Formats: sequence, C-alpha cells, structure tokens
Amino acid sequence: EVRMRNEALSKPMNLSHDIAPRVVPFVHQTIEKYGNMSVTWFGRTPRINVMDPDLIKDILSNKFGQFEKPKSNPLIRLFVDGLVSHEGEKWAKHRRIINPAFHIEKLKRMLPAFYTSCFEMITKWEKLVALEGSCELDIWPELQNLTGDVISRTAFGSSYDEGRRIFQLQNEQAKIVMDVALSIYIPGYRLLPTKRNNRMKEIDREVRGLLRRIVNKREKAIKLGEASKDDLLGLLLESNFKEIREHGNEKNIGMNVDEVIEECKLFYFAGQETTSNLLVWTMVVLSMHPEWQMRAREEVLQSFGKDKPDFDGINHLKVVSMILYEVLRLYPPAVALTRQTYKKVKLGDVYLPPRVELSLPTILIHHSRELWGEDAQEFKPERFLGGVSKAANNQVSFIPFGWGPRICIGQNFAMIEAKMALALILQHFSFELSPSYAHAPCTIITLQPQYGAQIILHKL
Ligand code: MNH
Repeated sequence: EVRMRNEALSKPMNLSHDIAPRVVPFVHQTIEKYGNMSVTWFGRTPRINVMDPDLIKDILSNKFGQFEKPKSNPLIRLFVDGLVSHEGEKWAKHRRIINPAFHIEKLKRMLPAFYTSCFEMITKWEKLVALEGSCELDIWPELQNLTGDVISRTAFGSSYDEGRRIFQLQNEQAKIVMDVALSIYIPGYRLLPTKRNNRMKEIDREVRGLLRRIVNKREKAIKLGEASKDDLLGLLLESNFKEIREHGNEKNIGMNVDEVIEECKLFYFAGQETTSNLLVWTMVVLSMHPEWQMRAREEVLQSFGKDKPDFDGINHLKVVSMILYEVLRLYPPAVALTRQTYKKVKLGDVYLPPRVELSLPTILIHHSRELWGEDAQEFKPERFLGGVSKAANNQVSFIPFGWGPRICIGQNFAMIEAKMALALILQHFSFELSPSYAHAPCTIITLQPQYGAQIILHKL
C-alpha cells in the first residue's frame, strides 16, 4: 500500500478526469474494442455491457417486469438488503411505505439535523486552522464521519448515540465485505466458519439488537403519543401504521419489525458512503478548478452571507447544483448498475435468455464522447445550466441515481445534505490540493480516493 502510494506520488501528478481506464479497466477495454453492446464472461455467466441510452431506458423502466436486480452474495446481503434488493410486490409495498419519509416537506424538517452535523465538522476544522491560518487535512475520513453523523441524526433523532454505534459497526462490516470482494471467490465460502464470517455474523447480531431496541422504544413512545415524527424512523413507523390501519384486514400488510430494521440498516449503507463520495470528489475537483470554487463561494455568500443556510436558499443554489451534477457525472459514486433477466426477453435486436447479467457501466456512459461530446473528460459545470435533461440531450445518459421506478429514494436527501455541507465549508475556508495528494479514484463498492484526500485548508 505504502509502496504503491509512493509510486503514485513519484510520478508527475496526473489530475486528469479521464478516470474510467483506471477505475474499470476491463469493461473500459471491452467497450473500446467491441462498442456499445458487448459480453464479458464471469465464469459461466455471461454479462452484457449496455451503453446505448435507448436500451438503458428499456432496461431501467422495466415496463414488462423483465429485468430484476441480481441476487447478491449472501455474505454481502447480511450487510445490505432491504429496498435495494427486493423485487415485485414486496418492493412495491416497501417503496410505497418508505416514500413519504423522503418527501421534500419532511426533508425540510430535517434541516436542523443536517446543519448540526455540518457545523460540528466546521468547528473542528476551525480549531485546526486557528493557530497558523491554514492546515493540511485528509478530508476523506472527515467527510465519511460527517455523512455517518448526518444519517445517525436524521434516522434516529433521539437515539443518536446508538445510531453512532451502528455506524461504527457498519463500517467494520464494510471493511470485511471489501476484503471478501478483493479476495478470490470460493464457492460456498460464506458457509465456512472463518474468522471473517463469524465476525460478520456477530456484528449483524449486535446491529439488529441495537435497532430492535430503538424500534421498540419508539413504538412504545408512539403509543403514549410522545414520539418525534421528524426523523426517518419516526416517519417510517408513522407511514407503516397508516398502511396497516387502511388495509388492516388483509394479509401481509405493512412491514414487520425485522423488515423495518432491515430498511434502517440500508439507510446507513446507501446513504452514507455514496454521499461522502460525492463530497470528497467535489472538494478535490474544486481544488483543481479554483475559478469554480470562487464562483460557488460567491453564490453562497450572496445567498446567506455568513449566516445559517435556510431551506429555500439551499434549494436555489444554482452554481453549486451545477457543480454537484458535473461531479456526479465525472465521479459517479455508484460506477455501474446491474440487472438480470429472468425470462427470455428482447433487448434491441437481440434475444436474451434467462439469467443473463446486464451491466450498465455508469462511469463509462458518463465519460462517453459520443454521448457528452469531445469535451466529455473535462469539468464543465456549465453543461447543466439548462437543467439535467437538457445536459443529457433528453436521453437516459445521466444516471448517477439510476432512473425509472427504482431511482434512488434518497436523491433529494443527498443533494440537500451535500449543499448544506458545501455551503458551510465555502463560508469558512478556501482550499487547495496538498502536494501529498495522489489522484487515484478506485472502486470496490463505491468510487473512493484510494490514498485519501489531503487538502490544505485556509481560513477565510
Ligand atoms: Mn441511493 C438506490 C445512488 C444517496 C437510499 N441510489 C440508488 C441507486 C443509485 C443510488 C445509483 C439505484 C440503483 C439501481 O437502480 O440499481 N444514492 C446514490 C447516490 C447517492 C445516494 C449517488 C448520493 C450522492 N441513497 C442515498 C441516500 C439514501 C439512499 C442519502 C438514503 C438515506 N438509494 C437508496 C435506496 C435505494 C437507492 C433505499 C433503493 C431504491 C429502490 O430500489 O427502490
């Protein structure tokens, strides 16, 4: 690790945004060689790479229910399950129940929680720069901690301490999952009583136990009419009760406690790592493009001065939005979407048999010259001046949050969180890359800075 980092640093710093060849080398080569639809083999499973926006639309709109999410490895499912992996009626029911919790009016009420977490990070950074007016800091762990803190606060309000403990445990699980993802795959591996597998199960029990206590406590409070309804768990339980009241006599109505727990766990996984990716790349990119950093700061100062950002102001930040979208294009936290066929279907001119895997390589789609123009590898937020659809030529070629019925449920949540964090950072600091930073985006689950993100912060 150290040797590789030193090697990366000894070369002249390569700050290009043309990162796909490094991040997804095999798929990148395949697409270069064979064009917009190609096959790679994973053992005996064919995986089709699809780059064509019309076909992507067919796949993600899932009109006739032909395309499912592939079933992930059960060890990984211990760690992430729930809405992202459900299918059919179960998915529809859970999505219906969870949707209201992410309604824009509800997000508005979470703003104080977003603010508190961001403010704590800023306060810590201010202490670091206080002495000399500037300091070097690896902002990657800082931002991971921030998004973990935000989700602990917004998901469980009053049970914030337990929330933080869950965050730590989930982090440990993520490390194990990454190790497994990196090691050679042995069929049946998850069944072996290895140290890793046992620890995975132990963590799983502790996380579920913590969540069960939180949920029980909350349900009691609701019955006494004392519960807060402003956090994700409260909103979820409220929506779940409503569903049960309205369909009380039917079978399998609402979510049971285990299902509620599963969905809470998912918020941590889905909501934490992805948003910290977006923030870390935004700060790295704004360090490479100081002119955009200045424009963003001007907009923030014009909107709020040095005051606390308010909800309407956050939603009206135009330059900051354009920057975030352009970062999501060049550095999509989820580098690919996957689906699989479960019956024979026609895709374009091709008939696909059941159990074919489909991969939509988001990062390659976002970097495609054909779809985005000759300047596809350049950072140009002005593409998004007229909105997202216009930037994408009204095609399904911008999919950082997916598209269609299974589009990310936390999209607005993430954007508001990112804008709040960025607004506060820009209000207090200017920043540049440290000489010890090596630009090395890599992906295991999401798109991360392999050797951290060393930034020099200057007090404003
Ligand atoms: Mn999110 C689905 C990316 C933030 C919760 N998310 C998806 C998908 C992508 C995605 C891509 C669709 C996958 C697919 O179609 O196969 N999510 C992001 C990104 C960010 C993000 C890039 C931040 C930036 N996501 C969040 C946050 C939450 C969240 C924050 C919750 C707190 N995401 C989800 C859930 C789903 C999802 C839940 C599954 C939705 C479904 O299948 O119906």
